[in-house]
Amino acid sequence: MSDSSTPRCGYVAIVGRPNVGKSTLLNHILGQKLAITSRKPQTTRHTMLGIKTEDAVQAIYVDTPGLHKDNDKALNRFMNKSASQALRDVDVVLFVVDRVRWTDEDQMVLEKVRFVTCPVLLVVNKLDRMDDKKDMLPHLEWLATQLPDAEIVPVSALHGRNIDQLEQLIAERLPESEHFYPDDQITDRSSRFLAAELVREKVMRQLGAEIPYQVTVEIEQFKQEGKILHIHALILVERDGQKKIIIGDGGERMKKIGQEARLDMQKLFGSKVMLNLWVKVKRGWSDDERALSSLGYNF
Ligand code: GDP
Ligand code: K
Ligand code: MG
Repeated sequence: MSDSSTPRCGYVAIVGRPNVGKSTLLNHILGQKLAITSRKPQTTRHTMLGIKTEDAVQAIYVDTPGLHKDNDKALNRFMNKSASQALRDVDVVLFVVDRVRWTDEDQMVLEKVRFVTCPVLLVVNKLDRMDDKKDMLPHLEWLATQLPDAEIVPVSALHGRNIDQLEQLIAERLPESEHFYPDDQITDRSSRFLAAELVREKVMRQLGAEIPYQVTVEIEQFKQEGKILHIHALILVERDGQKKIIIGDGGERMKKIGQEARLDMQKLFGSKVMLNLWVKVKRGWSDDERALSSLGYNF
């Protein structure tokens, strides 16, 4: 007989098209800003683990880049591959969808989720947006017919509504097992990686829709000296014009990016941070598999 003190542990894949709120959901569950989020698709590029241990239960969440329709560029192929891989060898799948909007990209994910053998929770996010309330029920009814075995869980990841219930449903579906990670570990990613992602998030949020997502960040120095963490970050872009835009008039935009990233880093690392930022043009990085792999996008 298992009871609440029997250890449980397993992997929970968070899948869905770009912008449905997967990373926001993970951050809310973890109670920390680990995964970067923004209104732009392609914000999440890497699969990342977020680990939450509460009493006997350890849930290992796999945040994925959304599946993209365009498979033309090396970076997009990389993201699609990691999103598909996350569906294999997990114990629970969270299929995150928007409360009303359904797109071709949702349909692509659905076609993959149909074939998973583990339990699926259909997480209907952005409940707080009441603009199109009357459309929601027919949408949910239709979704239920598409995945008859999935349990439907409406939530608001942004406002934390119904997340406790979601976590309870996840816990019940995890296998009995010893924990794979120490109970105080929250991710498999290094602090350097998290620092680079925080800079990239600020860049993504600062740039208008007219700028393509041809930005990546490398951490050149990450060193604790006494009470201060010294971080040097290099922002790589594809073109001179993009460099100008990121720097902004009189360096205004760079300054903002740096200030916001530094504040998030201080919260995450629990230390005072000195952050130095540079921008450099490195042509073709997003469509060159070798350049990608030197930047940490491992195929
Ligand atoms: P991802 O691409 O699926 O990881 O989506 P993100 O987590 O980056 O979120 C995309 C956008 O949706 C961001 O602007 C979030 O603030 C927003 N968002 C996420 N969850 C909610 C929610 O529950 N309600 C509302 N109104 N917005 C949300
Ligand atoms: K996003
Ligand atoms: Mg994301």
